Amino acid sequence: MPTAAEQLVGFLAAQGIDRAFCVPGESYIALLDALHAHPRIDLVTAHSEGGAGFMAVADAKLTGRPGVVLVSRGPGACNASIAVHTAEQDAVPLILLVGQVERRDLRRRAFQEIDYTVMFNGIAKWVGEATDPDQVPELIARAYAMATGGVPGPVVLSLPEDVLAMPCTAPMLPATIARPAPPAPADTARLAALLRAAERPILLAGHAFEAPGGRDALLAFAEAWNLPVAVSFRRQDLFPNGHALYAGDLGLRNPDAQRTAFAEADLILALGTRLTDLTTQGWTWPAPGQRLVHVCAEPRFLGWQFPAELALAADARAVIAALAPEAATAPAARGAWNARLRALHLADCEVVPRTTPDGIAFAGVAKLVERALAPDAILTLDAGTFGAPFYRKVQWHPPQRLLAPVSGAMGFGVPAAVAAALRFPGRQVVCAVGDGGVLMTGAELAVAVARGASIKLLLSDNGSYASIRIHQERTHPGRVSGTTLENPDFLAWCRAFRVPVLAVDTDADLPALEAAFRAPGPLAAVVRTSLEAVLPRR
Ligand SMILES: Cc1ncc(C[n+]2csc(CCOP(=O)(O)OP(=O)(O)O)c2C)c(N)n1
Repeated sequence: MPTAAEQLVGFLAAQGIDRAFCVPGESYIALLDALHAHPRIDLVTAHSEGGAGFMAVADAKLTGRPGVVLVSRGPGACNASIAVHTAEQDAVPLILLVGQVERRDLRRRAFQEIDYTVMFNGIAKWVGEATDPDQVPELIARAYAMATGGVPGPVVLSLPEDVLAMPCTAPMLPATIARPAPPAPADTARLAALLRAAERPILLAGHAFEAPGGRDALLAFAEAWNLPVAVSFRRQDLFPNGHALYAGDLGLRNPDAQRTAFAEADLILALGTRLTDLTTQGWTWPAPGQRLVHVCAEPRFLGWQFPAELALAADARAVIAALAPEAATAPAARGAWNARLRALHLADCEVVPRTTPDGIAFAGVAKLVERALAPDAILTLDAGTFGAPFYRKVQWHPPQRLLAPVSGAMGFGVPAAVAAALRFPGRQVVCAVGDGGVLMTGAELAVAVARGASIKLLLSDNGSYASIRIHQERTHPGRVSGTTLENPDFLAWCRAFRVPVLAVDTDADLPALEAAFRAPGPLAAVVRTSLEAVLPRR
């Protein structure tokens, strides 16, 4: 008879889960053993639970299947919480399996015990705990359904050590995937009428198009209806940026001219997105009087700040499909409006070359990387000001992928690149990271090296937590507090991982950087980045 752990692993494999990420713990030895015996699941051992969790988030972004991460009780779960938060903010399906104390110790403040239903209540979609081995098939099936259904997100399953090792008599269950109902014909007709009547529409595309096939469906829909497309926060790779209909992203703060134009739209079609503070430019857009159609798979995200003329709790792709028969009547002429949005986006992409005495202006480096990116490259970004030009200045062309944490979590970049390089060994994988973020989870480079996975690391060394320093200079000019970094010798540090290194100290080193990016194989390019170039001018 299988153990509960074996049943759980069997369920995951039956859903096509072929990889899981972990930091081992004595609290889930039986689960590790079940994986040892399993031929179809590759277990990737990381060096911190945050790293393992970020790898699982990135893998889920690339595959469309839930990322699976295994961690130990207490300290392990605490470290993993950053990935749970990121999966929630990024709308990524994630299953966090936590080895728990034995049942006799539950709720007795035993060694390393945490009540995960309390701990993760605010950030996970669902938290479960098995108190009997026969519950495990049901709970893992529920975890899977919760992570993948509606707006995807993180779930947590607490598994007491003794429960995992016990025989399980309950049968493995098939997976249930909840599909939101397609829109009613009357709603489809109303939406088509709104689209036909709109003179200055804009389509705001969000997480729902991350699902397999979503990008193609979005492109076909925008073209069929002649709709300019903006993407929600940090989802630049959803739509070909070179396309005449691409109008840019909703970022930390868009240029004023672009905000003015967006505010003149007479119809905002927000498809498959949650309207967050960032996407709405600080709750200012849609502005009063602008017509809003909001489509999101879960009704709990509709009607928050913005009254919608039409609010549909539906799958955005199903809505698009339902509109297809109406496309023959789509208006063709919105030339001036579309061209205006396009021109504003292109103006925003321009980089004015700059020479700075304290190092290289990083925006130029991002443009250099853009030139050297393969047509199917995957670029992962950590949080930091070095990332800004990748969001605003670089043009993304699917199937290129930009894996960036919507949550803004530092430490995401390197583990995400490791997961990407393992998933797609044939694709160019680039990780851009700051000197702050790289020392948080950069040790995960060891995983890539151990498995022969190739990453191009672009390390921006400016001796500062510059994003925060920028805020500091704005509010407290000249009073530098807590934001300076004393860095190690990064070239030696990267060499210690057996990664070939390249020092990029001045503009004269940039041609060598471009050549190294075009060459196959791993690389760590350490760029002496100018701080002056990003600090507010005094
Ligand atoms: C885990 C985490 N801790 C703190 C922050 C706040 N934060 C955002 S950006 C940043 C500085 C990033 O510094 P660095 O990696 O050196 O990049 P830079 O901004 O200098 O380009 C900090 C501390 C965060 N977003 N995530």
